[in-house]
Amino acid sequence: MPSTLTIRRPDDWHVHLRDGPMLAACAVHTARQFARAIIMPNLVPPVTKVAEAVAYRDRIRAAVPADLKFEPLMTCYLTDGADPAELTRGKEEGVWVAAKLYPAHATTNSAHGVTSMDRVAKGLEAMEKAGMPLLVHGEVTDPDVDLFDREAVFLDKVLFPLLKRHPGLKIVLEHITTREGVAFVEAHPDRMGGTITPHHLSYNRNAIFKGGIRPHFYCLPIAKREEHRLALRRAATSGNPAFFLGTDTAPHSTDTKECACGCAGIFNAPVAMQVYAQVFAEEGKLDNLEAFASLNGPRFYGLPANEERITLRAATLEAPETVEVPGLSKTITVFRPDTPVDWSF
Ligand code: OTD
Ligand code: ZN
Ligand code: ZN
Repeated sequence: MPSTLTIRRPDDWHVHLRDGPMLAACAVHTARQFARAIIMPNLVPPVTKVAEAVAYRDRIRAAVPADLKFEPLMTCYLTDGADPAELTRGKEEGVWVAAKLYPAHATTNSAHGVTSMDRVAKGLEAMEKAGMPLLVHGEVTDPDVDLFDREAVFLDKVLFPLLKRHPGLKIVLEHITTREGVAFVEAHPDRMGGTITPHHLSYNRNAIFKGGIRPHFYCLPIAKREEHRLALRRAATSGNPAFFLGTDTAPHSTDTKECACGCAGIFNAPVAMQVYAQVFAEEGKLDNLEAFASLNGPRFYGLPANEERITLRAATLEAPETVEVPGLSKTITVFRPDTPVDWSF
């Protein structure tokens, strides 16, 4: 095992940075690790207009310390009746990098999400023409479908028809959690990418209930059985250019997770590259970490890879247990797998 690993500076293709005090607390942690990040638009209210995205991008830039080089890449939150002109204009103006599809009520702040694909068809056609990728939260929301089956059902019921209906659209299946999701991306290599989080690589659903209910392991899509985690590990470490890094870091204050109806989302930004390195080392695939973290994403989005380099060290992870939220006397609990992490920044 090497004692250091130097790779091109990575990017994070799926990040929730929030706004206000939470943004002030979190932005630095993503910017320390990553050169660029795809910023999720599920604010309250959601980011649906070009002008809102420009203003949010300015707030993010202002929240990052001046000595860190960091580029926020903005996304449009698709709602029923999404305006094709707003999508096209934002892409032309260099604001939108992609648009995000949340099925209504699938996850945090998705109440304004899409209720039927017919209602976004015009917007998706505009995106096809503009060469703007669609990022999907791939879960059906039908309460009759078991929580653990919602990703697999989405692939058949929604994603496959969507690919056929919009043959020019490039799609990212975000935060894949199942072997069916892996297989789906592998089956459409010319049109699809898939992001994989550090947490879904490091534990299966048992961890959520080990010794009691553990809210800091709860996110959506929820972690699945071990066979699915193993499929994710194979995909992420394979070198297949369709799979790339997306942490889905999703901070909530500790009190809103440790309560009777705790929020979904895991704050992994301070430990993301360390956990990914641990997974690749365990799989004997450290040579493929650079492709997953720093090359495959830019290639999918048609952007240049970063020229700077980072070095990871084989040393026990040092990370705070919590991060303070300025002015709120609240903390955010930092993700920590149950298994050892022997990589450090
Ligand atoms: N939490 N999952 C997601 C978002 C959030 O808190 C969030 O914003 C998601 O799927 O993007 C989640 O558990
Ligand atoms: Zn999602
Ligand atoms: Zn997310």
